[in-house]
Amino acid sequence: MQGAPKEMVMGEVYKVPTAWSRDSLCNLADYQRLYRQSLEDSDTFWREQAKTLKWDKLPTRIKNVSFVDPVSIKWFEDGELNVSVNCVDRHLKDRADQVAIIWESDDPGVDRKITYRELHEKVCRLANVLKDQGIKAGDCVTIYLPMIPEAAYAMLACARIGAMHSVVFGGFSPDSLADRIDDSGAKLVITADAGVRGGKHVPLKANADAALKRTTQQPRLLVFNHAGTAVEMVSGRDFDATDLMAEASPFCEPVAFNAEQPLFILYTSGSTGKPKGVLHTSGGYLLYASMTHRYVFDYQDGDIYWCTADVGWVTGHSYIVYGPLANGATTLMFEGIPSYPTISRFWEVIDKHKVSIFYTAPTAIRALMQQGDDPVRRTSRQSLRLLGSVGEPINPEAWRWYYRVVGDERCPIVDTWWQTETGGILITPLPGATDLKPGSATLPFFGVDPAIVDGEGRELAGVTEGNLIIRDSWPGQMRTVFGDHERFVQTYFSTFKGAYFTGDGARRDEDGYYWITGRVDDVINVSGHRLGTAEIESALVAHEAVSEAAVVGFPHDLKGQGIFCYVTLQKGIEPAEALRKELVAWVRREIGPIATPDIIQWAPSLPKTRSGKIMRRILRKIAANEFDNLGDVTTLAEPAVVEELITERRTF
Ligand code: 6R9
Repeated sequence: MQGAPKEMVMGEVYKVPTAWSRDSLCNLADYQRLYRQSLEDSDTFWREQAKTLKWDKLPTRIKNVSFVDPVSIKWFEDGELNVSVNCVDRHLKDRADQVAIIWESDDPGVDRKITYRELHEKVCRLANVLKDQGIKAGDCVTIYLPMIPEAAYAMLACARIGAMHSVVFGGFSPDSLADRIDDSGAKLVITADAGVRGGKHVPLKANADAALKRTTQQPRLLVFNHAGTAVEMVSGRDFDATDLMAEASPFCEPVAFNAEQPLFILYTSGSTGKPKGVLHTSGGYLLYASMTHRYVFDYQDGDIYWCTADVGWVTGHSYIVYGPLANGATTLMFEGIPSYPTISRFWEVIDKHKVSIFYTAPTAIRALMQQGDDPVRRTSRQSLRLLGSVGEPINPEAWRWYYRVVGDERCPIVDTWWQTETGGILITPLPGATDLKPGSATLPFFGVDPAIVDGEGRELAGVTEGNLIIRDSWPGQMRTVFGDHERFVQTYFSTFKGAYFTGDGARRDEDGYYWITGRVDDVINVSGHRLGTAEIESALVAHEAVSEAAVVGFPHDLKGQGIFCYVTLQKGIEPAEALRKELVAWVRREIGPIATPDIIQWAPSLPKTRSGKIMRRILRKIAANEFDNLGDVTTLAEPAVVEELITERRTF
């Protein structure tokens, strides 16, 4: 198992403060009662919850799910709604002048506040532009934008007309973008001249141009001018998005869509092959995102809520855009990075905008913790009342620092475990209900039925450790892998019959609390970003000098896990420092900077079983410098290979 927090201090408990159990949306008694109902009388529970959305046609069929052949997941299937109406129009009556989005630019002197009224107008105009471009319900639009409000406008404009969006993280390379455009069959790409991060430009338009040189799909490009950099516009293919929005009508009549209308595709890495297009649909996803946002963050009127994720990841989808806006919240969107222009930037932004709820990733907390307490202490942070963590296991040391220094021992921390596939948070404390233990994601959310099983699928009771599965569906669950339902079934429903397999390992303690120990498959989690080892391996072997490669994660103080590559060179090619550098740059170019290898070790050959399978378990141990307990090595075809690799590993 990888990435497990080094220390799991079981005795350490932070009780729910009295004021929280009194004033929050949900105390322990509420949680226990509602949780029980959500499992025992699930239809009644979800029928009631569904009323928090605005439906054009209220659903009468609540849940229609099979986790065994043929796997099929449907929620609220006869209901009809429009997602953008739920996130925008329905708030106009009471909160048209309330700020919906606070945009904080990379430049600390620049920000923008967009009210719900303005958001409505922008979404309508952009939806009309999409229609003018021929986009229809069911079509796919790729969004390749920096962290600017236009990203939210674009997502909601697609939702308004029933088109799916596929947001591609701005840090992905042209090749990765091209793969995603082709797989989704995108008819249009929305991008900007450039993004700005830490004072540097990210050339998005140039990347999109490069991507379109190799796609089969030939979509048009809508380009926002954000950074003011010069771009080449291809006549007849590229259009200035701001100009078109200015000409478009400020009203777009919303249409009601079925609850199971696809809302978006989001590509995520798995243990094999290329990233898969995780498909989420409308009614169930929106209900689950908004409900978890409300309960987990105890969102109440007047809160200023900030999630530091990028909209290119699922956290940005559910907890910057859909969840908060469906709840009529004020959501902050930050373009920059935590260390620019100073390492106090996060805390300065909190003071500037009086942020009360702050949600970030352990990797950022660890990096900031390394800088000491002073950069935090010199800011006030008095507006904060709740902190959140997501993306990877948080080590107790980082948890305690977050609690003590950032939150001044005043703010509960919600450690939220979930996945791109789950659409929203599944295991988490509720701040008014759940006593906290540093490093534990604690207890399941309403409607979530987790279990721990051994390698044969036998359920393990009580205090135990094993593979984490979810026994029944929840409304935010992904519906399929876009274009490949068989892969969906294989990946998630074939390992343990009749249950959703998360790919994570977990421990359960004597209070029934879950402690996520990390991935049990060939996915690694680098700074909270998911990467498939197979993707990096195929990038490496695409280089002419490489004959074979095996990639594993290894413990990394800041990133959680780092990328360790064992590379076997082609016959006649000698290992060299220049080649090592070239391979690092090559992988960055093929996938993107988040996939930059940390260590490349030359491997004359790789340890394999007699049937030719690479023994990754052993490679992980060697990468982690754990040479003493390699486990069972009796199936190795050539034991000497392992000795060679260990000898080499000891040299650096
Ligand atoms: C939301 C998101 C999912 C994987 C997941 C797990 C890890 C996420 C975690 C956590 C421990 C937490 N993960 N949150 N592990 N504690 N609070 O991150 O989605 O990018 O799909 O990654 O991240 O391993 O399986 P995604």
